[in-house]
Amino acid sequence: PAEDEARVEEIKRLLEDNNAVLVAHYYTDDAIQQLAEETGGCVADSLEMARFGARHPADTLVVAGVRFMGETAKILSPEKRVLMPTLEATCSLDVGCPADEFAAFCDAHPDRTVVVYANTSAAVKARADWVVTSSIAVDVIEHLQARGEKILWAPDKHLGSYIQRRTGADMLLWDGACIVHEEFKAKGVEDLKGLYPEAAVLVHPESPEPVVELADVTGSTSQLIKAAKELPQQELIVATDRGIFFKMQQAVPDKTLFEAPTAGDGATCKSCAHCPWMAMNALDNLAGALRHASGEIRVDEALRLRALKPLERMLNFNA
Ligand code: CIZ
Ligand code: SF4
Repeated sequence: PAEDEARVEEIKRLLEDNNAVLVAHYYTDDAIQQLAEETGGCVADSLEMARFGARHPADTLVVAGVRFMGETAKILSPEKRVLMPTLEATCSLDVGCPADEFAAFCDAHPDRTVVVYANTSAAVKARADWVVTSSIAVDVIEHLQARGEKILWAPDKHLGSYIQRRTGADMLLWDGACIVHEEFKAKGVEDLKGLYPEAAVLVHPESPEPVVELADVTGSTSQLIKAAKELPQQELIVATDRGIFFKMQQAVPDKTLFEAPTAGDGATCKSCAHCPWMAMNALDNLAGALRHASGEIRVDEALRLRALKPLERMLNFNA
């Protein structure tokens, strides 16, 4: 619509005027991902978003995603201004892992190396030995396991148990879950496979084990996009937030992509998987954040320095 076009032009102007760059997650709306691409920003998973933001010379990073992604950007780039379209966009993993309860859990298990998923608050990261994203989690845990370390893992229990099954590492798991991926149903995926028997199944490991068991490929968002290109199959059933279809379809324009069902009683996608917090990022509030310099992320300096250490370990880790 014409309104959106005007908004897009305004945002492009504001980005230039503010020497700002837009960094967007794969799960944000198509219009935002497209804008990030057109303006020299990036569309990526949270690890690549963090790396891109830290390297980029802009004074201001506009992070379209959820709160922990803005915080991570600020922790890595304290000299930059970090703005988000809304500060209300959180994540069920972050919400489900309050820093005080998490610290008590760690204190009760002092013999374990604390590894947390990137989807956590700065305060939880500050208590950790390592931060990982799903792109790098298996490699880091294998590395720690080889050193004989026992792991305390938080917050996503599905991702944690997936890594445990892959590596055989001794992992104590926090009881958290992603409200989006948790909804995928093995029965629905099986029914869809029944209709398209040739299709490959691609699954993000935040999904429940019965769904992961049906996967031809299990991996992070970036890994799933890569797999979509490499797999010989022409039809792909994809169990992750539907936002990923923007970049995945670009990567494989000739393949047919199906959203994995979130209902177990049929093969069609009745209530497609889309993160309500990612969906809060829109052209309007993005323009507003730039216009009024609102939605600024601030992280207490002492906390920032503590959270930086486990983050740097991740960024410096080479499998
Ligand atoms: O589910 C998420 O929030 C993901 C996949 C984050 C990430 O690491 O990109
Ligand atoms: Fe959190 Fe899940 Fe939303 Fe990702 S998709 S931000 S893990 S609630």
